[in-house]
Amino acid sequence: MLKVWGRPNAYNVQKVLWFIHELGIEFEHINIGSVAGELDTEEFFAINPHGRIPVIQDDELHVWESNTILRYLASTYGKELFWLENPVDRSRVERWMDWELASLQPDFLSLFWSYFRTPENQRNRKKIKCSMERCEKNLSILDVHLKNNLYVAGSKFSIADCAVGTSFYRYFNMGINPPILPNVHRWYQRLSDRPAYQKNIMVPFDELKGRLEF
Ligand SMILES: N[C@@H](CCC(=O)N[C@@H](CS)C(=O)NCC(=O)O)C(=O)O
Repeated sequence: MLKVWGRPNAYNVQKVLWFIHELGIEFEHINIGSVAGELDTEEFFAINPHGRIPVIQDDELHVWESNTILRYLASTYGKELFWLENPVDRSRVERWMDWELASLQPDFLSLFWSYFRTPENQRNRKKIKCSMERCEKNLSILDVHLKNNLYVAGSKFSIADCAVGTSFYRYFNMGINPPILPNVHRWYQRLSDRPAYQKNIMVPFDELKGRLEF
């Protein structure tokens, strides 16, 4: 049976758990991470040399890096619905996954850590403002794209929605009151209607407030 390592309140783990529930496959979940020492062991470094979560195991294979895991699962378990053999079509999915990793995620995590995860009396206003502006810029790019697309990669839900959509529940619910961008909001509403999004992403995250350690 497929195994997944990673605490369910970690952003990149949520991304993978969401997609596994979309696929409807059975898996064993090993809740690991955040507690000092848990990832920092010889056994864990043997399955992920970076000592980070998520990691999955499928038979003898271990896969790390959340977006690579999404691709692996889509091509192995979701061929009909989620894998595109045509490189042109696939590039429409993958460019947004790479954008998520290179731009959206660092900017969102910078805001999440500097605002939500930092105790109020230690917050750096300048850093928060700067991260907020970068997030808004990313969202405005996505908003223009979603004007003519129901989902991130076009008319159908794809792994690009999982990669890009994971941060939005926290972004809209961490208390920063971001501007409402109409196309992003309609798309977010579509994601929020999905049971797998509700189960894995739309979950309380208060335990992370003001907590600087993982
Ligand atoms: N680029 C990696 C990032 C992995 C990563 O930084 N994971 C965080 C959680 S989101 C982690 O391992 N944190 C240590 C911990 O939770 O103890 C991916 O997408 O999988």
